[in-house]
Amino acid sequence: LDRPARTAAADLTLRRGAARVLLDNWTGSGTVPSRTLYPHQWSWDSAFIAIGLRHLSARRAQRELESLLAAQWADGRVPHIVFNSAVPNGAYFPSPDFWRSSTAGHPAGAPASLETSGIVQPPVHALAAWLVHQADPAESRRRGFLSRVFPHLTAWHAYLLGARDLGGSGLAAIVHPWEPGMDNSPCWDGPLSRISPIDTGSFRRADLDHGHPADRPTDLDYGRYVRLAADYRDASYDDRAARHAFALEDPCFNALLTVSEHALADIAAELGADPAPHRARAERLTETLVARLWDEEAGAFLARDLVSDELVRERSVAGLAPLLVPGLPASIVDRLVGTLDGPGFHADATALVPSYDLTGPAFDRTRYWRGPAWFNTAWLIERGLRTHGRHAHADRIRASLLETAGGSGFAEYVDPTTGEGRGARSFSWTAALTLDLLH
Ligand code: 9WN
Repeated sequence: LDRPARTAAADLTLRRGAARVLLDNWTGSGTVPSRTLYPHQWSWDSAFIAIGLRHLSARRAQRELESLLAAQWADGRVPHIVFNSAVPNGAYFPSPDFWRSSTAGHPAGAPASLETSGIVQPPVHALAAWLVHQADPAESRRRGFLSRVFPHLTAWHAYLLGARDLGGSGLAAIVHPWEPGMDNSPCWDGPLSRISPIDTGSFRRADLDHGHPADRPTDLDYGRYVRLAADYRDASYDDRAARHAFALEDPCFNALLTVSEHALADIAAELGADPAPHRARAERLTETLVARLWDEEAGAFLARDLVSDELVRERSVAGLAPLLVPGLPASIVDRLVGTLDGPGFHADATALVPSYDLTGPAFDRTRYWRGPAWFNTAWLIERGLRTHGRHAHADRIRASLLETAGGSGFAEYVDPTTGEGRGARSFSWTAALTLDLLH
């Protein structure tokens, strides 16, 4: 990892390459994660993309978030996919005819004028909105950006801490493996084993048109993903009526909610509103996160399975992401940094953090969220380390992220044992977060 410092010329080339990806993936109102594999707008992708896009065009970054929030449901949920009606149905599965959001006539109140999925993704949006505002406060005030997005963001958090507090603990629950954004993480293997898969012959996986089968979730995973999504849809996406055979409190999801609640406090203060309720909620979330999900023996936060009410004893990068939370007890910060440096998460080939414990029984260096290192989680850990003053460690991750992003053609993820790119290329959040770290 002792590599020569980057030159200004290398930074310029990298900045141009990253900007090119974001320009190519812009559709006019938002950005697709990938032109091939993911040809629609994704929720947490858009938040990460806006964080990078703000350095190219603050206005475009605002529009990225606004177009996503325009698809918000009446109950406050922000859907994980907003479909582009110009893209053919077969280009991505599950498509609008599976989710049936606009026609279901259900109590959750999906918009009638566009098509979305019915599940959610991690709440990075308020953090992104605050960072986008900070990139150009004058332009943001001129367009009334924060005052327009603030009610959407508060309704979004109210949904998560209301209808989605399935454990009654004060944390938000995920009800589908697509919701934490880490689809086939080994953390879900146990809870998913209880779900009977839908026959894989009954649908067609469009992801395999572009992705290598060894890099993607298995057919058995997909059979279960489809079963869970269909059951939720058939319960009209009503969290009270749905049985939720899969329900967990995920540490990364809730850490992002906590940090976003702090961002809501900052936004409220900027708008002349009272930040105190948001600050208090962020502090409550921090305490609950520690009380419910911290595991001293693992040296990491663990997901809690709400069906069995037990912690899932698998360590993943999601359990290190709470480093982002500013009010974390110092002893926990020390322990998390130790885990990052230990054999489970320190890879020699790259400082990007593997998605799953290198020494864990399910580790797979190529299969998606079962080992590969991702750029969004590296960005979160980098930011978390800086939050707690660990700048030298953060510098190592930053340098590795910049080098690997450019060298891999802005890959979706990398093999942590070799540093080699895998999955899609010209991947938007890889480019966006590269731009952010170059500033
Ligand atoms: C399902 C778009 C999304 C990311 C997720 C990533 C992957 C989708 C898929 O792609 O999930 O939502 O089809 O595999 O796991 O984090 O938001 O980039």
